[in-house]
Amino acid sequence: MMPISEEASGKKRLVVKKLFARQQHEGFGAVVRRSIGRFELRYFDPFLVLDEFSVTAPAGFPDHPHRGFETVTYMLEGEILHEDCEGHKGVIREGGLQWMTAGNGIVHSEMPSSNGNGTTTHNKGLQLWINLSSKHKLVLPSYQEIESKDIAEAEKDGVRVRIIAGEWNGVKSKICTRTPTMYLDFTLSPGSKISQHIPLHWNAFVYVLQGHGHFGDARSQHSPASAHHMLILGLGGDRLEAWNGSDSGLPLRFILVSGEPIGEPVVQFGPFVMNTQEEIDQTIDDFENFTNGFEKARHWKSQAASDLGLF
Ligand code: FJE
Ligand code: FE
Repeated sequence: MMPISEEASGKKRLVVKKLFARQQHEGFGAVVRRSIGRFELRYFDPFLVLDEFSVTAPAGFPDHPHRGFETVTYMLEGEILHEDCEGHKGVIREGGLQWMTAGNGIVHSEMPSSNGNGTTTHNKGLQLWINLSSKHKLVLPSYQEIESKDIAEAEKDGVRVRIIAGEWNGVKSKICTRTPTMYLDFTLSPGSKISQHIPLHWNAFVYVLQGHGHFGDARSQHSPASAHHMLILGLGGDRLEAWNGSDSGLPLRFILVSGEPIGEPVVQFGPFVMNTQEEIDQTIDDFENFTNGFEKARHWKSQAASDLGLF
């Protein structure tokens, strides 16, 4: 007998929770709309935080540490300069992506690159924090960086997809994910729809960036949503239907992100995410004493934050 494969089950995922991401202040003069990671949605395994951020110089996220997870920064407008204590430095430009595995420890700054040059730019993007399983939490830090022109794209029937992680219609992203993740950026022209495969047992969400659409079941016009809304999809299905049925004539842009749940205990203290309180205590100790991965932070300060006179 043929088992019913994940692909063949064909059940729709419906929206089980909808949240509007309000603005809040974070870092130094930066504004974020946090959806995952706020009180009502503490952790959506394996996702720890989703921030839609906006920084206008002089502002940003000056020197701070991370341990135990990955940060994925995807620029929507403007650019961000990053510098870390190991000497890694660069600019994430509009449409570009940085997939950072903090692993056992990184101290870095993330600031608009225009700080100090007199011009005002709005720098906007998404930052997603993806948890790492216990066996990957203390790996050496690493980066995967892709410029906008090198991000895989596909287009079909009024649907444009940028493939940040995973694959779509046989087109693959070159990002390697330690925690299996699918991350797609969809733009649907008016009247167009998708029926997108999602692995059966993975958690999945939609975050709307622009326009207005229906999610979950196009025929019954389920779950309308517009910009800055987080839609948590229920389990028990292997595809998402989304439809730009708006009469405004505007495109609908959203990200669809899905990840394999890790299923381990999570103990978080700000930018440190481990499995137990003992490991968090050890991490604080390592950070304060510059040990076990934080060695290079002892004599390091970012150029960007120094230029702003933050030290
Ligand atoms: C952080 C506060 C913070 N969201 N989105 C506390 F603001 C941050 C932090 C960020 C961040 C950075 C960018 Cl580029 C985009 C963000 C929070 O840096 F890590 C802690 N612990
Ligand atoms: Fe950071």
